Amino acid sequence: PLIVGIFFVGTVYVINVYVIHYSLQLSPDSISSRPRLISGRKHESLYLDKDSTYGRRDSHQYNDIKDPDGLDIFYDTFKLQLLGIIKTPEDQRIRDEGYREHAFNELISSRLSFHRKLPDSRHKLCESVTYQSDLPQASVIICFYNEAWSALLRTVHSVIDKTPPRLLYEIIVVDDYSQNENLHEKIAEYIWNILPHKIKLVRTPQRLGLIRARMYGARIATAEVLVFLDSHCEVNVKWLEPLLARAAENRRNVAIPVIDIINSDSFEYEASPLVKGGFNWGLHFRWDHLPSGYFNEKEAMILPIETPTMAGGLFAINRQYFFEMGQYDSGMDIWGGENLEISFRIWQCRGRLDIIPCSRVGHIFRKRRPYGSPNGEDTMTKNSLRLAHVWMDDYIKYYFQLKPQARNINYGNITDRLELRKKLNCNSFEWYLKYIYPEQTLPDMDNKSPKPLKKYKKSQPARNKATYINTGWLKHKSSGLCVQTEGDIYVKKSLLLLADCIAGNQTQEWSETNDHEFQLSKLLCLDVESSSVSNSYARLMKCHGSGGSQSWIWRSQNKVSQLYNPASGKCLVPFHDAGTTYLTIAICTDNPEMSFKLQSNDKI
Ligand code: UD2
Ligand code: MN
Repeated sequence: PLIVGIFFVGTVYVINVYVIHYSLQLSPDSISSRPRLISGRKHESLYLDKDSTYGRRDSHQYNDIKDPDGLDIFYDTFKLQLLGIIKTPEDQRIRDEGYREHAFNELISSRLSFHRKLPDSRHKLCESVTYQSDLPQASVIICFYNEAWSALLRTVHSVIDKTPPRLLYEIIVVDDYSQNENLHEKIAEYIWNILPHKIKLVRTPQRLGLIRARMYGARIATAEVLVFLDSHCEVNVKWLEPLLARAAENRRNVAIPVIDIINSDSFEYEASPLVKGGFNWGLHFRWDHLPSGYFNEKEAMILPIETPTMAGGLFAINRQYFFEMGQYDSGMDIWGGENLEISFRIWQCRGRLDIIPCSRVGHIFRKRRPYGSPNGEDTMTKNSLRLAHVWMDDYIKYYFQLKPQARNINYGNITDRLELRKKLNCNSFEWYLKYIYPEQTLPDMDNKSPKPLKKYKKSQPARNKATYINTGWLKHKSSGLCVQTEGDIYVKKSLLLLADCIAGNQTQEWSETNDHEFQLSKLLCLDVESSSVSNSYARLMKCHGSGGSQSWIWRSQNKVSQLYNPASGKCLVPFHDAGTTYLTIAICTDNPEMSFKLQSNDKI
């Protein structure tokens, strides 16, 4: 125990020293020079006053900034937990305020190195892939609104650390008219004093929203390829090369990294499984798992994965192509919908979209969005209406069926987008569903069961009949209770709850399929819808076979065996509500409350 004690104290001490040393090194308060900010027409003068008496440091010297403070260490779970310890009321304040304003644990973020080492989340085979020596250069565009200082700068530093200088032409940081006190000035100062010349900061003249802010950044960029990132990311080893290589093969190739998960509570970095992007008829993005057998050949672990849609935040695209294709719809406000819009447009107008398994970028997935729109408007619905009217032809009816109230919402003028579609001579939405997203199902219009678009199947094999791997109770470990349905086993939408385990009871008999579904009495499927704002309760739904909210993968974290849903990146967990224990999903932790097992009950 003595040795453990010394080790513990030693580690706390070392981490403290790191944190203190680090904040002394880099805190803006220790920077005495205060370059003036000016705004000008030419982008070169937008970020800093060239006449400042404080000369810019020689950019070459900083091109290769790598771990200047010897902080390039790996933070395992234990070290991250230490960073989260609250010792003073001030710590508590930072944590609470951080959750309120950014919806993540800012206390840990602010104590965590900008240069932390990440686990290499790529498949082993990626290590041996080589890329041509004449890859194009990239302009990385990072837009932010009221972002936490630490998260934004860790994003920028990670790009500098992990990108060969010859490939990084510039980083354009677009401040979308943030309202945080002095944030812009502090960042300008930091960039001026600490970062290499190629990091540029611009500020929009008013709050534009992320869609127009990206267009604002793209207009300034000059490299051959544009790479967009959210302002709370950490890029992983060799993240950029595979994206650039893909974009260089053909200018119509749009390349997307695998988005790994930075846990918003613990800041742990976690590899995401290889899945692809889809959407539901409410026009929300979702993850779909790949057909079983997809990875039978090992090569598939490193080859581009054709994806019907992108999540939105992170992708690489040839700059000229981005402009020819009509960038984004500038009529879209603040947040939402632009990811499906650009996905449909790219495919329908003869581009292509792939997820590149060897490129990995971590992103802080939050449980809620910490900001609204200036007039409180629901921008997601407005933006969805715009994209549906421009790109979805008759299929818009399925959206209206799910969201009848959307019919009465004003979505502005879309003439220029319709003209763009005509000018680019794009394919119909039917074509897109038929060739690019054949596994999509049509919703039940007259209360009949969903119609799959199977007859259009292109390359993917038709869905195999379910193969059952295991059958038994789905038992919650810490309570010893079993998951059962509230209603009858054949009633769709019945909520699931925890109850005493009863042998031979059909309402508790779960079968796990090789498609990662959990079917109750081999009829309906365990399903949890998750939106970015809230989760609903787990319930029974008709098995649709396309993964998403019905895909559950066993995972173990510190001996806690969790049921992980890749579509939401969350795990199944009980939720107590007025005397009943329902189930929902939450960010995965090693809390024993998340532990389940499928237990055969035939001997009882
Ligand atoms: C996802 C995407 C996001 C965007 C969004 C749909 C990923 C990882 N993220 O949501 O990029 O496509 O879906 O619209 O795929 N921001 C501004 N101005 C604003 C609001 C936000 O610049 O008015 C910035 C914000 O600071 C952030 C980025 O835009 O860097 C994306 O916003 P988010 O992180 O809130 O979106 P997210 O990840 O929930
Ligand atoms: Mn984000």
